[in-house]
Amino acid sequence: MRNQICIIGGGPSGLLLCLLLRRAGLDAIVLEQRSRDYVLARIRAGVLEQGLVDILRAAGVGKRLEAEGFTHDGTLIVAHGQRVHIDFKALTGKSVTIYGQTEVTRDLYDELDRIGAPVLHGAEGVTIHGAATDAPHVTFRHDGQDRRIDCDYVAGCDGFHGPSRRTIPEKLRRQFEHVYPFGWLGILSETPPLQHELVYAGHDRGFALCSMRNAGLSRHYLQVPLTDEVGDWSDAAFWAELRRRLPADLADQLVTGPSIEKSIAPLRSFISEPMRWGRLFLAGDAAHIVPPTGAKGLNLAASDVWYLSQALIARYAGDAEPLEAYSARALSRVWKASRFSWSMTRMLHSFPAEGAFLARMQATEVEYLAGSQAAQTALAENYVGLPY
Ligand code: RFL
Ligand code: PHB
Repeated sequence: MRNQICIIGGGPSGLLLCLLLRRAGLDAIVLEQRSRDYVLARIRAGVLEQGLVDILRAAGVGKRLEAEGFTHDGTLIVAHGQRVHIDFKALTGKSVTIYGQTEVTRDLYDELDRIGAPVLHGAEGVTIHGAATDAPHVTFRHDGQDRRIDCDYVAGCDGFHGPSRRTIPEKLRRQFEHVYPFGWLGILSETPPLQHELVYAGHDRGFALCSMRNAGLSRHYLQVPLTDEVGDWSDAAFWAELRRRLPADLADQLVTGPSIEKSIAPLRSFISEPMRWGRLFLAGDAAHIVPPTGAKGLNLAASDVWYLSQALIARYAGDAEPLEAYSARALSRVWKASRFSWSMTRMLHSFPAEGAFLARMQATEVEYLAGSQAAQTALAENYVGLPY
């Protein structure tokens, strides 16, 4: 088989890249190791920057998002005795949209089906060959048969655990990693959201976040030790702990109910440079991970995919420069979003091992934020998304 671009991974990065390339008349294929139901069962991001919303609209998958997504013009930070409302709209003129990653993925699958784009599920043992040559190819097993795709370019969109990044020889990769000493326990419940906007809470007992998917579906998170397991947390224990970490007036408004999903995610910051080796290009979680505190992971995947799609389209039109510049261009935005996610994580989580000095610095940072429009603007412009 031959395709111009072979995309490894059918998460949001791979599916969006495939759609953008197909819209430009390029022959892209997606290889995904899991089933579609498995991919759609993963509960992840919920906050979309305007940049991602614009790309989805441009790709022709903005209809349901426009009808069902919620515009948020701000967020509330309650931490260390302070309450700071960050008014995105007033400070930056921009907003964010609440629409689940699951829904974005579903819309992308539906549109790729409609236009007949090939997305092969259950692709096993995907291996990239000859990435540093002019004639790469990818081998895998599908429906019990050994298959081979010859292509011009390979896009590694296979997430943190996928094979693409590791195809780049170790001596050519520079990896930067910071592992945080806690995870996030998240639950999804069919209860109304705490407030119209998201509430980020910093408390001595640990961080908490009250988020949502829609008017009847809430997504809440608690900072938990890495040693905790989902089975350690009954729904009642989760709600009781969340209440403790919120100011009394907000805790009183919290509507509780049974969880319909519960999971723990460890937090890390990770960046692998460069995002290119020969004809292999990495995008999204395959190249970088941010802690979820700034809601940046999916949005960074989208900016990578935008740069890469435009670069590949230019390449087939005869201009190789954007593809040459891809890694540096993407990494510049990745580092800035990683800095923001790291600083939000530092400001709002509890780090008991680091002692009283850090705790006072965190409280001082929130106090400064509360009193400075410049600090609020800096937070807001990062939260709504730096320009591409
Ligand atoms: P994904 O979503 O991991 O998809 C990669 C796909 O590659 C497949 N794959 C393979 N396919 C073929 N062969 C192989 N050998 C393969 N190995 C893997 C996988 O099955 C999968 O389908 O990466 P992608 O597409 O780059 O998308 C990245 C985003 O999913 C991620 O950054 C966000 O979910 C992060 N994130 C958030 N991002 C935001 O922008 N806003 C948020 O509010 C937000 N909240 C979150 C989050 C991530 C979380 N978790 C669980 C990590 C909240 C949480 C709790
Ligand atoms: C979510 O709704 O899942 C969510 C929202 C904001 C974040 C992280 C996760 O910062």
